Amino acid sequence: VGETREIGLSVLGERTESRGRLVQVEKGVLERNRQLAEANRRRFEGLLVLNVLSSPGSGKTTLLVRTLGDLKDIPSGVIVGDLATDNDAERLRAVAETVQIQTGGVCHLEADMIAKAANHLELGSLKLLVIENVGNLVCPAAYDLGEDVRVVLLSVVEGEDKPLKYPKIFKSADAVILTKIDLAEAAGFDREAALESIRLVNPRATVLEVSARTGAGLESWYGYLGARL
Ligand SMILES: Nc1nc2c(ncn2[C@@H]2O[C@H](COP(=O)(O)OP(=O)(O)OP(=O)(O)O)[C@@H](O)[C@H]2O)c(=O)[nH]1
Ligand SMILES: [Mg+2]
Ligand SMILES: [Zn+2]
Repeated sequence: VGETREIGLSVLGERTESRGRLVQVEKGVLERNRQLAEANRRRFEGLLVLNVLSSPGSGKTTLLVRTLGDLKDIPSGVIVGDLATDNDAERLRAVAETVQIQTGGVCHLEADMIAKAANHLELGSLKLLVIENVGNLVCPAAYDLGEDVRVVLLSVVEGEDKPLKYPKIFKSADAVILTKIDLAEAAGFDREAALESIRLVNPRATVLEVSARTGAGLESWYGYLGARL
């Protein structure tokens, strides 16, 4: 909903004096989201909540299916947002209780969507709640969902400079996961350049390198989660 309104007013803003109002509406939307995110955070106390973000196709669902399948002993729930289709929800349902949010065109998840989706989960019986955000490196960064840990994925085929081009989302990450490292050689992936890009925008982020296909690096990722559970 926020998205439609922002875009509508942006267009208007070019031609009328409503530019100032646009900024105000945006601020209002984000402030309201921040409050709802805090309410989610209180409600989710005792649960480890992950907000998983990346561009489309970086490997969020694949990594999560593998992770939750390998960590079967940890009671987990998933909330997955997609613009359309329930393809990802179907894949995730095989390994954990999953609630799908079809955003109907909105290109990110917001805290109130999470609050509603969480009504369909038995929160009291869970230890881990994973939120797979809509594939998008831009606006999901602005929306706190009430997560404890923000995980941003970057696959080796996307370009080593993505953290520099989309700094906001990488800056907000607690962990950055380089994915599909089984393809690194074929893609001519420059590992040092990618690590340097991440370091430049976010020196504090934990960086992990994994392949959900071969399993490489997954032990470190599970260790990262285990230390926070
Ligand atoms: N070689 C290789 N391919 C992978 C790996 N992880 C994911 N893929 C492939 O990458 C494609 C996209 O993976 P998804 O897991 O659907 O990516 P996603 O980030 O969930 O995509 P959206 O939800 O659409 O944003 C699929 O064809 C996967 O099989 C990996 O570690 N290695
Ligand atoms: Mg997905
Ligand atoms: Zn958006």
